Amino acid sequence: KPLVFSGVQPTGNLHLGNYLGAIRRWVELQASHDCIYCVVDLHAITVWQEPAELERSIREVTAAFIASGIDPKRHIVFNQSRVPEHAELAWVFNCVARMGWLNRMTQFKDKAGKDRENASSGLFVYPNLMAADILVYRATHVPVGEDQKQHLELARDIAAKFNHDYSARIAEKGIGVEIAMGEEVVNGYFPLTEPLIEGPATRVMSLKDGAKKMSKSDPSDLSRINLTDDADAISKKIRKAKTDPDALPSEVAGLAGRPEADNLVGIFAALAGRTKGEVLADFGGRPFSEFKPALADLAVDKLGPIAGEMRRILADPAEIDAVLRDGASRAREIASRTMKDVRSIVGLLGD
Ligand code: AQP
Repeated sequence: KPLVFSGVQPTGNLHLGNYLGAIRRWVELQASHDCIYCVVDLHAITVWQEPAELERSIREVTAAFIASGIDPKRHIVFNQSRVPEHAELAWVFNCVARMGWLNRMTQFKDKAGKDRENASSGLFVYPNLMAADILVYRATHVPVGEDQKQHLELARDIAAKFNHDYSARIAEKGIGVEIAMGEEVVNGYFPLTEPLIEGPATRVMSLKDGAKKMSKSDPSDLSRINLTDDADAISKKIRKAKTDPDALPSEVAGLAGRPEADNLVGIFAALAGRTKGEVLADFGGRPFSEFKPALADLAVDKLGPIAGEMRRILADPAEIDAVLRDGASRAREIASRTMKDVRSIVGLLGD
């Protein structure tokens, strides 16, 4: 049965890119799939986090999930560190993944910057933990933004190498399933996960620089719309967003070479549930001074209720903690079965 897994890091400043690129899509998938949505706190500490701030952020991301429409009763919502099997499987994957594979990860290069010697070793092996997050549930589909594509390819490489290296043992134990590898069907243990990178906003860009993705860690708060921003802040940020001096084009092709215009039209389309072409059919030929207020109204209309609901949920931290505890115990039932199999496949003497 198809199973969806995805996660968000509790690193503060949850923004429109996280919402449009990931969380909103997660809400839709609940109707057709069993879903596991995780606040990935072990990933967050690959860079320094103030402990009290981290606790606050874990609750805030959980509140954002619920306020956006994720149902923690029908699906599973929890924080990663409560299910130790994630870290345990990640260790096995540290021993499966090759240094050369990790050396090619562009996110590590971006995040470590020039001072690579001083980056945590956790930041380097982060993609192995991400593969474990997904595969400890043997999830088949992972809805993410475009920036995670490379990490998901690595998760497939890890699954394929594990299946290959341990193929005899998996067959001997009789716990394999049929896994399609291109044309070929092999007997393996881990599925080759499919990324779901879909919709008009898989890569929302910074409001201040159309060449950079909207990011939690951008030092300029004007670069992003936070899910907790009020109407005034949203309007101000859109008013101040970088644009070029030309009017909007009438067709999508006219957005080529105009990254800021393309980004704002993409945000409008995603929030309105329309295509960029439909948005340009309405706004083509009009200046940004007319488009921006319409975009601000739309953003306030769509995000305002989520921010309000988040505030209401955050007023009762004990209730959030209860959701996470319950989700973790249900997640752990699945994860512990996988780890039992993995120990027996690898030859780690256990029960
Ligand atoms: N700009 C974006 N556009 C579309 N999707 C995005 N995502 C992140 N930024 C954008 C998607 O949101 C999900 C959760 O991301 P994350 O919190 O796990 O990690 P991240 O990609 O590291 O987020 P940030 O905002 O960019 O944080 P920093 O600044 O710390 O690097 C993922 O599905 C991601 O694709």
